[in-house]
Amino acid sequence: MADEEKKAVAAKADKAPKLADPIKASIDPATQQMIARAQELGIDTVFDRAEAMKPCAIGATGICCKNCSMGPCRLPLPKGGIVGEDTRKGLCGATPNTIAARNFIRMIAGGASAHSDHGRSVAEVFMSAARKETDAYQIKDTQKLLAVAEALDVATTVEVDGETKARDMDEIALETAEKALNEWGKSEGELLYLKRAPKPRYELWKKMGVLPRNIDREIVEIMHRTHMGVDQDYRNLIKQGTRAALADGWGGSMLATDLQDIVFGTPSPIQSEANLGIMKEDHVNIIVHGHEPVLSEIVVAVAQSPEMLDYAKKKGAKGIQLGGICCTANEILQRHGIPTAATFLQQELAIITGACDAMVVDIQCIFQNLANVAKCFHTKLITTHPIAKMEQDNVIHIEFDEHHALDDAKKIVKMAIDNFENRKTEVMIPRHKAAQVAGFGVESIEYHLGGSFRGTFYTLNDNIINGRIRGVAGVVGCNNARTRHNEGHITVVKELIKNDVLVLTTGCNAIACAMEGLLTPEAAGVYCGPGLTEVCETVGIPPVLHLGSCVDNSRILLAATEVVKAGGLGNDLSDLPVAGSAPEWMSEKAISIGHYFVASGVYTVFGVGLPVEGAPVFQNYIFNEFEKLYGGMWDLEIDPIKHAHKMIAHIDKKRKALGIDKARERVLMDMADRQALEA
Ligand code: NFS
Repeated sequence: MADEEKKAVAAKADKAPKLADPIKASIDPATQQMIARAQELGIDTVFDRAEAMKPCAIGATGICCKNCSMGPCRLPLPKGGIVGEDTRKGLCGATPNTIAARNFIRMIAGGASAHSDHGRSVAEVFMSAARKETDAYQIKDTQKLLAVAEALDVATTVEVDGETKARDMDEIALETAEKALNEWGKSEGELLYLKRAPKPRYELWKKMGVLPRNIDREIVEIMHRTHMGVDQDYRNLIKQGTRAALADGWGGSMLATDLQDIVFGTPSPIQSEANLGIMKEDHVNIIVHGHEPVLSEIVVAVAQSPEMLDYAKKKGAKGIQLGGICCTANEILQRHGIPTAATFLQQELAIITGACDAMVVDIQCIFQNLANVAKCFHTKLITTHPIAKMEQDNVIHIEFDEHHALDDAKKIVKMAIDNFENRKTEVMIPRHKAAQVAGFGVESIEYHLGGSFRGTFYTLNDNIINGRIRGVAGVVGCNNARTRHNEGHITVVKELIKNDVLVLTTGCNAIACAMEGLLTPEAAGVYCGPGLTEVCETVGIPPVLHLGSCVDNSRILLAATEVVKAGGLGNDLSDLPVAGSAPEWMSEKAISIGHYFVASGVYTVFGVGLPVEGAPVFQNYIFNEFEKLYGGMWDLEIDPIKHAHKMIAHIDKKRKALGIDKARERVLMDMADRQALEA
């Protein structure tokens, strides 16, 4: 090659975007294989883009203000840190604390609105079902309806001639739907669900002045307060953040979960599989992705109908394989056992298998790049929600409406089947998949850990008190392309269960744990400490309990409340030996979740980084001062082993305060003695 030519090749190589190293990008073999496959085909994925574009260090630490057009004002920390007074300020004089607090609570507003708007859609479907306006949805779980009615102050009985009788179920449903919808915009009072929290917690919120009035209002007020020139005290700003986050956790999210349970059924433990290996080359593969189960529920029913199966066979397929991504996956998994295809970061890879005949998306966590990837294959990418469209012209929009749900779902499934014969590229589906048991919730934990009489949290409390279970951790949240896919999730969870901490999981952490085989009862004997192994093996549960999607984090709040009620572990959520974690968070929803956990009294650790590091005073306020105010606090730890140990240290601190630290030492000694004897 001539020198000139060599130079040209070298220059081109220099300009070629840097590609991700598959091994460094993920701990999951299926993901590694598919990243390599994408690179071989010349298709970029999020893993490559994360190599090519680094995040802005100022924005990532929370100190870039874009709230007016005199900026953006950037207030980087001086090299070597702050010595003496912190004199940084924006054009208007905004301090780093004000800017970071404003940005932080705007993230809460984004997250709370996503969960709550999802909840509102479900409430509207519930209303249609209560009014009997639709054939597609009915009231499936009347037990849950009665429980929700009670929490919303709807009478479930009537007095007839001095006798108390059960009220008509249709009437209860209608009034419950009205009361539920009212929670988004009522003009006075406070959210009705707040009183489901332990009494001391409710009283504390009242004293602190953070009881949410209605869901929408708290989000609007954040947008107002963070507008240029309004609230300029980080303490007052985060107070409103707290109110909006509580409106999410104990409002929008909790309503979403409850109303979904009423309309689609309350989950109970169910077996399935997870990872890209659930896709089948000889089947029509339909992947549903997003968050609202309103459409996917019907797609599940239609795809399993004999009519569609016959049609698929006529087109040369052996059947129809459904799979889920993100929280839609968690929703249809926990109610129908539909296998989970992928975590958030693997969404493009599902199409790159070449076997995805249709990907149906609704809202949240959907990459716009899916459209570009779909262009390289035969995959039909179908958007279904009026608020979530894509600009690329290969995307098909089939707007879903609960009033013609069945027709919409049929159209979508038929389109996928018709597309089966159009596959162009060689199909490559990774072999990897793992078994999982999902579908736990307040009701099933009660049942499984309920002791001989079933239906109480007493046995769980007893095992925490006697130390077999050291404590309980909620490990949740996303993947983030800035960290190795699934590594934080799996390392944190394994370290916790090794130390006898029972893990409750939701969202993409649950999917990661499923892919790793941690959601099986057999995992107990392999990964857990002696105490947790004993409990799991006795009752036959996995050491990591899958509680559903991210709105289902509200199940964790209610399970913790049941633990308080069962007695022996203090009077408030902040007394419990529990901790929260999101090792690979990325979305605004995660910030809202983190903050309602903190405000509910839970010590909560995030990985990756938090956009408060550039404002040390504000950071200290929510990391340390908050514990004095709410009994819960934020923390940040990137190293997953240290991350788990910070949680364990907090759990031990709470055990000590409850006076049950000695019990655990005894249990462990008993176990060691027994093992010595057996040897
Ligand atoms: Ni939660 Fe669900 Fe996953 Fe993160 Fe996205 S799917 S709502 S936001 S990425 S856990």
